[in-house]
Amino acid sequence: MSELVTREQRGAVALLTLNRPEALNALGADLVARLTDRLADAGADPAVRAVVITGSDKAFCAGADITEVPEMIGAMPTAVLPFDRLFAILSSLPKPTIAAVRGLALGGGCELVLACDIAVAGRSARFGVPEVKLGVIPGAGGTQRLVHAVGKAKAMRMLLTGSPVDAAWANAAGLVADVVDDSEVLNLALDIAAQIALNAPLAVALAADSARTAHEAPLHQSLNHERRNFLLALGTTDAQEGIAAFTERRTPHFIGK
Ligand code: CO8
Repeated sequence: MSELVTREQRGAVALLTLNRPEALNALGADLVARLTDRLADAGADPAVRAVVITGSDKAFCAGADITEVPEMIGAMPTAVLPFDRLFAILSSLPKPTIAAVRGLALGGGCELVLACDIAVAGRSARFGVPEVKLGVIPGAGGTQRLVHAVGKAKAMRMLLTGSPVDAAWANAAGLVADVVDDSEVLNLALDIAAQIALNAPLAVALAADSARTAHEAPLHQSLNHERRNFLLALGTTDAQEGIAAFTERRTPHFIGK
């Protein structure tokens, strides 16, 4: 059986590719487990400074494997735990995550995109949360993260119609950071990841941690959280190195401490 999620190391970047194209990378139990393992490995690997997740030409991911849903419904609530583990690890990974999307990102696939720190799209990308067409609703953060990403009106349009939106719409709405030709989307994601990898790892992690929690608490609490992370970053050896390198007009050498 071919690998359901492949991993390649590109410099300091781990590239994870969903590899079930015959089912449009639907999130079957095996794929969910493999992606969770891959993310855990990448998160713990000191050689990895950023993670790019991509799919195949026709689909980033068409969502939960619908053929497995009837069995899941019969085994609730525990059946959903593997999804919870996947999205918990993805959304709290100590390395930045970038989704490189070509083709369809539907249901759980759109939720994967929303749980990444950054998303970039090829012109073929289509984003949708069609769960209501199946009589269910998004259950992996989609109703919450979509509102945060694109605002209530646009999120409601997507959630209540179930109709997909194209890459240009997603870009204008703030769901993705950039849209490029499909042939360029992976290079763009890898380039962003490589730029991140040049920066001080702890500062990157603390900045991502602050931004990820931006919507989880009232502003005054989030500002306190940012201040705590700011003081932690200021106390690192890398902060001294970064400032010294700027003064001495040289490239900093960061050690992640
Ligand atoms: N699950 C399983 N198989 C899928 C899925 C999926 N989500 N999507 C596509 N496939 C399979 C198709 O069955 C087909 O397989 P086969 O060749 O064996 O017949 C193959 O992928 C190719 O798909 P199509 O032939 O359908 O390709 P088209 O280009 O004609 O259509 C579509 C593409 C429009 C994307 C169509 O495949 C489709 O509508 N797919 C379903 C998309 C969807 O509704 N996704 C949301 C799923 S629900 C979800 O993610 C959250 C559910 C939470 C459940 C909680 C349970 C407790």
